[in-house]
Amino acid sequence: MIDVLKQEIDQIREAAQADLSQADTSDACEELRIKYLGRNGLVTPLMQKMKEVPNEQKAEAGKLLNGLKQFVESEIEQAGEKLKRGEQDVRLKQEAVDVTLPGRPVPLGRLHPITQTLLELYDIFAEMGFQVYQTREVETDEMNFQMLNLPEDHPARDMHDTFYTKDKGVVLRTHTSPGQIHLMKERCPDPIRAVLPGKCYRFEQTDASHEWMFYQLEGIAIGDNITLADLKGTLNAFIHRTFGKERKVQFRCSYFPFTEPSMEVAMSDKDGGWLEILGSGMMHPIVLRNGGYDPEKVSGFAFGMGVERIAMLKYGIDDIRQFYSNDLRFLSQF
Ligand code: FA5
Repeated sequence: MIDVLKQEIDQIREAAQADLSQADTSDACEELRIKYLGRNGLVTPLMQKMKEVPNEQKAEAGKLLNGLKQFVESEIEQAGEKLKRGEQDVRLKQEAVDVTLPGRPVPLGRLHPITQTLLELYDIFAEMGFQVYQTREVETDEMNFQMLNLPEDHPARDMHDTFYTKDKGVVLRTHTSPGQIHLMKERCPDPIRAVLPGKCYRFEQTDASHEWMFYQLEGIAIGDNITLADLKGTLNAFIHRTFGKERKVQFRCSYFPFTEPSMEVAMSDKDGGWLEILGSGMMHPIVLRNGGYDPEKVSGFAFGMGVERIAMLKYGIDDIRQFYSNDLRFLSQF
């Protein structure tokens, strides 16, 4: 009886060795473990056969059987572990991240250069006590012109090529000055110091320094005894803060129906020419009165600057049309 068992044990041992030499993955090893040692495995029926072995041979048979079991178990385990390590190495290599690779840049949005310029201007004027006041882009003819001392037949209206709307008497504002009237009506009789930013529209032929849509920043100050010296001092402070003290500035006589006297400011550009950046003056008594103030008691100054022109001089841009052509090569430089 024991001889038959011995023979079977040897056969199973050889079969297991042959199978193991073929197994090339850790999964295949696991299958072999089940094939030999599982509940229905090849080794299990031999255990049943122990019952039939005569008592005096049981000790020897038990030893042989245990030997087989341990042999198969440890061989499969060792082979499986070795294969597993190899597979892990391969996986680690495949999944490896090369931390020395340069990162991919994430495209970042940014503020438009005109927005940036406006924010800088707000800061400068805030330091001089000016608040920011937002007003409307669509105005009545009355606000855009008449209240500013530009009656219907006034020749100075020709300087503003106006976009009219289908609604009679409603226009796209040609400048930020009508905001002066809104603000005065709201604040009268209190003193005022404010800047009014916003888009303006003019039905103009565009060129290097003219757009049909552009930004202005209006400034207004009303109070006791405000003089032309205050206006000049304010404008000088703004110019020095924005461009430094070296840049050449021209204050020239000018004419606006809503200021008297009036002056405009031009700055030297990088080609040695002059670029007009703003119009300004002492508020006309008629305009003060239209806003509710008594011109006998208070005085005021006002100015309106072209924000694109400021940005052009600041950054050395020679064509205003670049701001709104949406060319990222231009915009991403700011
Ligand atoms: C005015 O618009 C007056 N409202 C300014 C003012 C306000 C005077 C308060 C007195 C008191 P003017 O049309 O000159 O003025 O325009 C003022 C500035 O806006 C110009 O100096 C220029 O910098 C800018 N500007 C005018 N038209 C255009 C345009 N088509 N494109 C770009 N900038 C312009």
